Amino acid sequence: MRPDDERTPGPLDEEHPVANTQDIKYSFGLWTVGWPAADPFGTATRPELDPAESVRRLADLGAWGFTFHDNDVFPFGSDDTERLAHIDSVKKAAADTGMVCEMVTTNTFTHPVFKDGAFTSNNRDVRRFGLRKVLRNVDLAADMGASTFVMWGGREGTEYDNSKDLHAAHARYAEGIDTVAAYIKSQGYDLRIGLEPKPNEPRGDIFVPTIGHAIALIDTLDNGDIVGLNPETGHEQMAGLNYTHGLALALYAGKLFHIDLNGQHGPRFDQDLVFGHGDLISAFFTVDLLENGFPNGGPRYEGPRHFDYKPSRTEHLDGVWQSAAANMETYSMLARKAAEYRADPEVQAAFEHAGIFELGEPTLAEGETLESFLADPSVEDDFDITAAAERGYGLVRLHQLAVKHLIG
Ligand SMILES: [Mn+2]
Repeated sequence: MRPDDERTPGPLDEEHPVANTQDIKYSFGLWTVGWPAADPFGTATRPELDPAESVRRLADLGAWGFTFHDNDVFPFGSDDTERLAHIDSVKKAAADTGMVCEMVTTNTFTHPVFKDGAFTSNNRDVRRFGLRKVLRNVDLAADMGASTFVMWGGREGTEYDNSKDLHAAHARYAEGIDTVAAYIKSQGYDLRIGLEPKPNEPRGDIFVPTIGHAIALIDTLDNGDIVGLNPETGHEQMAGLNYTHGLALALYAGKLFHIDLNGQHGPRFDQDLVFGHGDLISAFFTVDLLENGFPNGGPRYEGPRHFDYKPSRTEHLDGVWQSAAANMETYSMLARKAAEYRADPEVQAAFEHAGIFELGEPTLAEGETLESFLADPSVEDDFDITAAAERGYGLVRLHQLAVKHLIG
């Protein structure tokens, strides 16, 4: 939030004072509003935007921060003079508005040199060039004061399974990520890497397609302590997966470093809709987790609420800013609904009935040995299997309570 900004409360604020949504730190990629809407079937429908102007417009809409790829701000191949001029223009906009540059990421997908990947290209010279481009951008991220460095390997993948030695490809991917992490440490930068999984598009199959794959790869790194996740709503849903479950696993693993919120209608092309404009009830539970945490406590996500969406191709410039505002408005409305849902005594009673709090109790008692567990008659002999099998959990009613809070 801009330091001197008295943001106008949303229309629901006085009516529903439960959640203080004015303090939510909203952030946008400059490539989101800046997308001129060219797609594989049609040319751009909107003009290019000046990234510095986008920072100012997003600030006016009430955003707190912004993020960018190197080539959102300066063209591929810029010399140092040109590069610095473009960066200074964005820095000035940030200084004028108080907008925080919280994350920087690298474009290793647009230029044809990266058509077979950057860190996993079969061409070693391309891999070395890609690594150099990323390391230069790590310096920029630190210079901008960002705390997260996202890596989305959009071209790291194949169309055909015989295109690569798949073991070597994963080894080269891990090597590249580890080298970037080692560089961050060697420079003493206060940066953490967020890997962004995606199952496909633009490649037929992208390496590290889901949150779970990323956690497994990170586990093999020497410098994996500063490598985590930047999961995107739509990317998980493209894989038919549950985004909120993925966030939960990343939190459990201590790896939820950043988030990309948007909307998607299930497995199909990457839609990048406004947050909540895809699977709304899934968005409700995402917000409920982010704002209210797990019912039994546990790790929380404290980073910015970052949107990685695309204003639809049908929209012109007024629609760009309307859609940007829609992300924040939808999130804020869901945050208020989720706060009321959690505070509702009926919901808490339904949680209790469903055993939600019981799941917070470890299965083995404190200090219980395996030996005493195996000898415990209550586990098998005295356990009333019939009664347990006949227990109703009331989960449909609990879910209906959520639906009532969402649309009631
Ligand atoms: Mn996407």
